[in-house]
Amino acid sequence: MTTAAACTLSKQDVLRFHEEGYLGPYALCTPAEMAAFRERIEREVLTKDGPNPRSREHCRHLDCRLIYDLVTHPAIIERMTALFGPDIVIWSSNFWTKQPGGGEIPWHQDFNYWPLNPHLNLSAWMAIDACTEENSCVRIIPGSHKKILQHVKATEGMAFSEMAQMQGIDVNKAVRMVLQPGEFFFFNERTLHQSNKNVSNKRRMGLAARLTLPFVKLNQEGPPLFPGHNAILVHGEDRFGINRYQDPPVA
Ligand SMILES: O=C(O)CCC(=O)C(=O)O
Repeated sequence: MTTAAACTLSKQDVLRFHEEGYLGPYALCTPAEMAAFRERIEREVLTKDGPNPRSREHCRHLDCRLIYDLVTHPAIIERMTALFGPDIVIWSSNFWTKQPGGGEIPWHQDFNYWPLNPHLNLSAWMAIDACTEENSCVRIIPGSHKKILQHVKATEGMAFSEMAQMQGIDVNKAVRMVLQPGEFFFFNERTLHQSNKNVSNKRRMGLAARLTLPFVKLNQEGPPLFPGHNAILVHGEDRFGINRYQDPPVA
């Protein structure tokens, strides 16, 4: 895998992340490189069971070196160190595959669903397929991370069971994350995001890396994690020892 050169963030970028709750897009690899990874993902990864018995699309960085290398690529981790310092843990990853006709994912803040204490996460969402408005690119609302919203039962037909209560939120401010294969963006655990129904005849596949810090306690046994789940220290040191770890998968 190619190594991205000089993946740092300026002080302005860091301040913008605090103000807007997202950054990017950035390039992790070229569309041609991602096309080769996509072919391997379809052939070597998603055809086999992974560590989570409930989903082949979850936490494949634990058993596939290709996925580990994508979700811990220097283009992601070097920028994350500029935001959160040197000690970084990957605790989850997820493919987000929406076939043509695939349903809307409602507006939500990820912290609502997650086993993190305290809630602190950086997501890097990368495009495996090209993500356009028609095939339902992710949309985010800048600055929405400053408010914690109540989540309620989702409307019938949504891909999630819970959605954020959106009173007082201006959805006209939403930014569309239109991405070339190999591009990604960052957002935090409170940034409101959503994607519409896929109205195209093209699949939309993304891969989200979920990264946190070693002082965050994970509930590793229950959903959305699973018995035998492990975190992996990807950069720096763990000075706390409160979570269960494994080594990266072998190449
Ligand atoms: O892929 C999507 O449409 C939604 C992604 C999402 O909710 C997430 O990455 O947290």
